[in-house]
Amino acid sequence: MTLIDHRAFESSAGRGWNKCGGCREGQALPFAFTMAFQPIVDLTHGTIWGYEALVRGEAGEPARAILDQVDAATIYAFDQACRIRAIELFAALSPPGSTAMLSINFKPNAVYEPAACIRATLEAAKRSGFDRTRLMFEFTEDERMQDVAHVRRIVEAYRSFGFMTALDDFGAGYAGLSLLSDMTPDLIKLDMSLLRGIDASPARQAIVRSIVAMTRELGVACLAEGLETAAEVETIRTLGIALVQGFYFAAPVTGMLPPVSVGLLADGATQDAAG
Ligand SMILES: [Ca+2]
Repeated sequence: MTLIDHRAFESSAGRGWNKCGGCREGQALPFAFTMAFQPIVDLTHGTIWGYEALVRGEAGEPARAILDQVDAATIYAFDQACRIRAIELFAALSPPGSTAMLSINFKPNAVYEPAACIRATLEAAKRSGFDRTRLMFEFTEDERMQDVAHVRRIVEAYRSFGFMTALDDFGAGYAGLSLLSDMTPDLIKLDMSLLRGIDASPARQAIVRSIVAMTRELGVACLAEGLETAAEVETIRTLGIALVQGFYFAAPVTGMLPPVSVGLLADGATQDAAG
């Protein structure tokens, strides 16, 4: 069972595609896009742990301008193209010997059969000389996620391929406890809506403290995203979260892997553990 009605998709395309034909590898998309990269910082070691790849227009348009052009006829091809573009760009921009992780967002709705749908991704990694164990995939729950078993199959398959998995947007909207208990990803990304102004909010601190305790018990790591101020970062650090991301460290940038100001990182650490 898929999350999108694949049969309707096939008949609307009118080409009798087989069940894995949706991605149409190599199919040209009717719009152009690129990827920006935003650092994920490890506060404990004072290093850049990895980068999240984020969709952008080629002229710098925001993600929404691109995502609004994705429809049922292009969702599979777009998902494939995003992975491939992210890996190729990241491999080209990474310094030699880099070990930084690359985190890619994916839509469970755009994966029909995990093993088949990942083939182009693995080929792109191989072509680029990119170690697949440096890949992390972030998935999120949306209003159409009704088939939890499908998502679990994807997460388990990705783990078997050596990828890390992350539950994105945790604490916002739909992404929450039931998915965490069903999936047990490697880490959860705490949504910025839980973290904004956390330094001045005892309620937010209490919630995040209990999430940290819960995820420790589950063996799941926490990443705090969307951090914008030194006070937020310091509070997050005090609460025991090591992985952080947000404009405070660096905005997403195209055409380069943006650095993080050395002053923000631990004493004596190099700016980029990858480099
Ligand atoms: Ca994400």
